[in-house]
Amino acid sequence: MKQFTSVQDVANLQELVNEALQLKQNPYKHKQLGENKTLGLIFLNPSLRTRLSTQKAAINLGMNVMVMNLDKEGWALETQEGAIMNGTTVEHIKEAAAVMGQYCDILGIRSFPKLQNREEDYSEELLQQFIKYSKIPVVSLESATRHPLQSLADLITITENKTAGKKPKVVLTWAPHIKPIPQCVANSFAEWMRKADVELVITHPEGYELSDEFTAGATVTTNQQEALEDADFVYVKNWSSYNDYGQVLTEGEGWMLTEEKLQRSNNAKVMHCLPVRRNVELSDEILDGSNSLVLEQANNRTFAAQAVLKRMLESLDQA
Ligand code: AN0
Ligand code: CP
Repeated sequence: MKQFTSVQDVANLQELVNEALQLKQNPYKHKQLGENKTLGLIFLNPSLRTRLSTQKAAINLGMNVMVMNLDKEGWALETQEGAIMNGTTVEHIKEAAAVMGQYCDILGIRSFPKLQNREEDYSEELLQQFIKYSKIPVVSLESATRHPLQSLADLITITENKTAGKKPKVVLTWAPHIKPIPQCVANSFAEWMRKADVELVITHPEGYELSDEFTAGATVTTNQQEALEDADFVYVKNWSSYNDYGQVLTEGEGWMLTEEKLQRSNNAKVMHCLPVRRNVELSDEILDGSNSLVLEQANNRTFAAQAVLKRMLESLDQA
């Protein structure tokens, strides 16, 4: 595996999930694989889970890890081709990424969308430039449009918790939030679930349609209660508008998931990628209840990252 930026980078989802589940059983089995190999983690935005779980995954594989909070600790980065750098930017991504590519064997990068210009965000320019100029394998730690390590951990969690022999009904439901939030987690979850063996239903208020690129083939409805009927898994997430780009269109009154709303589900398990704003996105009763999978999802982030890093290390060895 040369890069991990979307579901397109995975030929067989089930094989990768199985590999992650094996690593979960035996995390230190491949401790030699990463010997003398360095993972560089670059953050342009905050993180708790991605940062620590990816670090832990690399350590389990015997790698060294270097973490850089590029937005705070690095030189202000220029990304425009041909820029005359007489303003606030100090270093061009061409040099910055190339230098990090020399110090590391694999790079991870987190770079959220700015939510101001849709074409710019959806072009994934920063991620693509890191891939181009670092010349080494790159893992997305959440880019402008996707969060594939989260989606892999979510698929692992669903695989562990589903009823054998039954295709699960998985509902992605929009939740309220007080700030404009990226579409990444929702986009990514939708594109992974469409490739997985599940029935996917997406529900959100009018105006929150995600790009077809991620949702084509899924059932989409603005009727949350109808969507929740017979659900086996309910994935809760806020996102800002894609059509009215980056805008918060409604306070979303009535959209917060509660126990009462789940009564007509199939005793659904509830998922959220975290961080979660309690009693805004999800009620205390659900988060503290026995059907919540949020901590299992967070735990599986380690094994998702470990499966991906293992594949990348194996392809380095073949190079
Ligand atoms: C980010 C998002 O939804 O993309 C990161 C989640 C993993 N969340 C927030 O900005 C609150
Ligand atoms: N779920 C997730 O990616 O969390 P962090 O933003 O804390 O990394």
